[in-house]
Amino acid sequence: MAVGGTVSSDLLRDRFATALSEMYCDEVPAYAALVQVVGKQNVKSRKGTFLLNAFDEVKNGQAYHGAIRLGSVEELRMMRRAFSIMGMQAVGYYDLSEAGLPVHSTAFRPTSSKALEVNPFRVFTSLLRLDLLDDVDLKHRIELTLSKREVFTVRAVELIKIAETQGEFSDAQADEFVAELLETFRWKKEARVSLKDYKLFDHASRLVADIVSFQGPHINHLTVGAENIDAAHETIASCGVQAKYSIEGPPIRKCPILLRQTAFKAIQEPVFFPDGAGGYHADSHTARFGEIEARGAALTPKGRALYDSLLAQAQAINDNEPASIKQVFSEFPDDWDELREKGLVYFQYRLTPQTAQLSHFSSRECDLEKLLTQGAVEAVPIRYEDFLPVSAAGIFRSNLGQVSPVHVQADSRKSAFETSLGAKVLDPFELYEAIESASISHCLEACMTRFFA
Ligand code: OOG
Ligand code: NI
Repeated sequence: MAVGGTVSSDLLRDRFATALSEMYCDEVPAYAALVQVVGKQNVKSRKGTFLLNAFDEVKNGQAYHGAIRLGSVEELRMMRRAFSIMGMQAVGYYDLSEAGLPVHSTAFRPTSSKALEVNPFRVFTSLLRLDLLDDVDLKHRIELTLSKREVFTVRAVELIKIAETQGEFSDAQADEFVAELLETFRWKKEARVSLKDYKLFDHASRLVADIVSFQGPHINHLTVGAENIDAAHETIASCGVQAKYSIEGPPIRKCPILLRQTAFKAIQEPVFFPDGAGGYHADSHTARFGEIEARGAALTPKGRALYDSLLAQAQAINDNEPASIKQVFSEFPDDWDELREKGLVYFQYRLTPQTAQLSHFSSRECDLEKLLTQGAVEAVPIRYEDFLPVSAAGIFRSNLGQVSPVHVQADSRKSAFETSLGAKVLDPFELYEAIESASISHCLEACMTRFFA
């Protein structure tokens, strides 16, 4: 569906997300089974719109997010350029060293309401941090291994440059770009390193082995959207895989907030390590999985502070006791009006059919709260588009098995990450805030126009 002969960045992202979902379904049949099962449940439990961006229209089979782990600055920079062509910018900084993991991350995602509506597909992208590894020999071995790795095809890089200089792709170029970029995300069972090196990396951290040993940053999971994640969680076992113990994120509520997610544990897959004499050693690797998510409303900094403090309280009581977690979270208001009045959630304001009666108002009534009371404007919670800061670490942990603790540095390395990325990461709060305030201005302008008309 090329418009004027070219494919917009939003439609390019949509094509890519669809192609990636298809590829991952072929690669990991348990994920394909999960998509099927959750898709059937979604049809049964369709609830109707309560959030912006057509949350009720969970597209069957369409992945909501994926995740990759990159080894070097060069890989991250080229990835940023590739995502940028698909209208995805780096949003948010996640310091996984807080969870004892030698990576830090961002989410590449669309940022405008319009783009999110076309397809909100986002990719959680992590970069290996060699500075967190103590063993100097190991670091050199990793650097040497990664310095010879080329994760993008020659044609993919050419097409990235073409898009950067010429603008939107033609229909044929778009298809070619998607096919070429897909190669970077594809699973290749022939490792690049010997079994001995793999074990060395694995000993340092399962994550290091996953990042360094292979031909590229294979997609490590995709996530399908669920209308009823509690029901979906129960059906994971029917896909022939083991479900994670619980659903991460806030407990079940009337007014969903942030994100709830669960997954099946990573599967064990055959891998072949070059033996240096033209042959291979067969062994296995455990990294790839499938996930389910249900998104709620985006929290303001005030809402997030409350969430974080309740989470800390809940964890202090008992890590895995759902009853006590629910009890602690009962302090978080669970009513949209209250959440709005207390400034805990971001809202988008829009005109209602009653707006036509605005001509009877006086200029003093062109005030947001008055318009809301009159029913001329309605407030719709804005969907959360990012990731759970704590849960992201949880995902790494439960899917990679035991991770050996790495030396944790207290300082957050956001600016170092930005230097690696070659760009600033956007602040998610600012993006939600911009959507909210643009919607308020729009409503007030419409009111004024009618008053003076
Ligand atoms: C990424 C984990 C983060 C999520 O859903 O929290 C993530 C990874 O395992 O590489 O996708
Ligand atoms: Ni995930």
